[in-house]
Amino acid sequence: MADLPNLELYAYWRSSAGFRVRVAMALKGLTAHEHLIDLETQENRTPEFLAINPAGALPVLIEDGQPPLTQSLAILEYLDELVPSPPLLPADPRGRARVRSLSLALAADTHPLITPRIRRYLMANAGFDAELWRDWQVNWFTAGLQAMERRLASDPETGTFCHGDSLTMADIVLASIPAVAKVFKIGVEGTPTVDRIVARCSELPAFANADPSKQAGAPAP
Ligand SMILES: N[C@@H](CCC(=O)N[C@@H](CS)C(=O)NCC(=O)O)C(=O)O
Repeated sequence: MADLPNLELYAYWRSSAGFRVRVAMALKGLTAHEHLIDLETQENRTPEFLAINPAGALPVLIEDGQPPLTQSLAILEYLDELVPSPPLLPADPRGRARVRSLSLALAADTHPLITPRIRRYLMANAGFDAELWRDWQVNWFTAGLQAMERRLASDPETGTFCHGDSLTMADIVLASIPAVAKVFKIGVEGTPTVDRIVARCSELPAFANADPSKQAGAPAP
């Protein structure tokens, strides 16, 4: 690619969806100027941020001052088309469907349940306290990762990575869930295939450098 795009990323240090975009950008050799949006102080609900993303959610990617791109999987696929190598999706349509399905199982069916907006709602309207919220988090992290384990372990298309022996978008999404579970000191048992793939990913600098603990705004260890 002749000219690298001028990218601005709106994210938060422990954002799982932001992790995905950071990994993809690193794999593609792209960098972005990062704007830290504090989810704890609800900076994502200010009029200024809602003008950027009316959903009040991170991440947001802005390229060369164009309208904002939202939704981490849409952003990953966009980056994949912008910089095709290394590919984040398989070359064959069936492989792409499998990788998108694995990615959505976590990004669409698991991750939204454990976001701050759900915590705030449950605490304000459903009598949740910190203990009940933690039980909720453990439940959904466990359900999501154990379902992924059953699927990956029983499918011959699983290899070194989620889809054969090449890294794909599914690995990025998979790794984004334990990366955030770790922040909340939540570990999920009984997921050896998931653990093996996530460990393999974390050997790669793109993943290691995207770890929440290494982002601006992360608490000191
Ligand atoms: N499906 C969206 C999820 C976006 C999302 O919920 N992001 C979280 C941070 S990981 C967020 O901004 N939450 C704000 C809130 O819950 O109030 C994506 O993949 O980008």
